[in-house]
Amino acid sequence: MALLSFERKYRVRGGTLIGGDLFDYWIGPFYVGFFGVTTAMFAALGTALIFYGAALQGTWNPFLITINPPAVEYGLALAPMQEGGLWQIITFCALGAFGSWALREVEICRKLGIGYHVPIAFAMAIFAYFTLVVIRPVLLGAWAFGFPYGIFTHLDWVSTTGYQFGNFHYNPAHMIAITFFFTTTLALSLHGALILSAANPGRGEEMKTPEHEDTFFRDLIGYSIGPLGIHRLGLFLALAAVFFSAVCMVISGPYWVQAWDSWWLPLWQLADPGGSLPAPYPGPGL
Ligand code: 07D
Ligand code: 07D
Ligand code: U10
Repeated sequence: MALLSFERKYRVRGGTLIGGDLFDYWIGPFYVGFFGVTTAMFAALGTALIFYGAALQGTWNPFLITINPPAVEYGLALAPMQEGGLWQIITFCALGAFGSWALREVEICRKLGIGYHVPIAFAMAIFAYFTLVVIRPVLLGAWAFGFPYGIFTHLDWVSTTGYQFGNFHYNPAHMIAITFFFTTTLALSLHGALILSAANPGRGEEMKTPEHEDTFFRDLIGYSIGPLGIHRLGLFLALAAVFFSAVCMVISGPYWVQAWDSWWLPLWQLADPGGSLPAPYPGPGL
């Protein structure tokens, strides 16, 4: 069915989570819904407050605008507007907008009668953000541990937070997350390449079938995960990457306060009880 006639057929009322028919309509290509309105409201307020913060800061250079969290002295209390209160309200608006966006995705899934895979996947990104700006600061006892909302300043935060733990690459959950991120790009490039190789043949040539795709990998590595399986794997890899990212940060500080390389000491001593092996470069804190 052509896309435009399909849209006409499926664009009917129903499937909403809240408010019945209220806002159950489309504007141009966009489904509105109750959560479209809440998304728009949270996003508009949050963006306006970022502009307000920029005006107070006195810069319109997008790279330099920054909305900073409160100083550590405020702990988990509310701070005055210009001393981190803005960051607190913007964080609330961001969580409101991301949560509304996910629920709008759920309503669209319900209208279409498809699974909730996309909103569940987006929820993992929201969970990572929530970990950085709520869970970890709460566990550490101050909003000051959240990251600042600025293009350059959030990079500064990643760098300084990393170096607070020595060589952050020794964080085991960071290793697992990075491995999942790398595997995700490997899987996507293999999948994109395989589909194009079979489904987008040269002019005048016949399109090949999924059997060709399966056979390619059976010939190459002895096993094919299959046309559905590769999508399951891709979703799993990407979600696991983000999940272990959240883990790597929630343990940095609340659980482990030293340099991450010294976390490996017991393991290193177990492997080398006599201390005769040379320390790995630059040495796990030995
Ligand atoms: C391509 C979908 C489109 C989204 C885009 C981002 C804004 C911010 C706000 C000026 C893949 C739109 C950007 C709305 C404007 C103000 C106040 C998604 C695509 C194009 N980062 N980060 C970027 C965010 C964190 C890190 C770029 C957001 C953590 C590093 C962009 C968040 C850590 C690098 C950006 C967030 C971290 C970046 C490109 C939230 C660990 C880069 C993003 C809400 C995760 C890269 C200058 C991109 C860069 C970059 C946005 C969180 C690390 C500005 C919205 C605290 C190391 N981040 N980031 O393509 O060039 O995403 O930075 O959590 O090198 Mg970041
Ligand atoms: C938080 C983004 C959520 C986004 C949402 C949506 C909008 C709308 C609108 C476009 C989590 C926002 C949407 C705003 C836009 C329109 C219209 C995603 C989030 C909800 N690291 N490291 C990671 C690597 C080092 C450090 C994660 C690699 C150093 C710290 C990942 C390297 C040190 C933190 C990762 C490397 C260090 C991380 C990021 C290499 C610094 C984190 C992915 C090759 C000296 C962060 C939960 C992620 C983290 C994180 C990879 C190096 C420090 C695994 C590959 C050694 C402090 N690093 N890192 O989490 O785990 O995405 O966050 O060197 O906080 Mg690292
Ligand atoms: C995939 C796939 C597949 C496909 C695909 C795709 C994955 C099976 C079939 C999809 C992939 C692609 C298209 C590839 C490219 C995608 C990426 C690289 C990912 C990144 C994407 C982007 C960078 C684009 C981001 C764009 C966005 C988010 C759109 C921006 C939209 C808006 C600003 C509007 C949002 C709509 C909302 C909030 C709801 C409805 C609202 C409106 C229409 C307007 C305003 C609101 C109202 C009228 C309501 C009232 C509002 C009020 C009261 C608030 C006012 C308050 C004030 C204070 C002002 O696998 O293969 O192929 O294609």
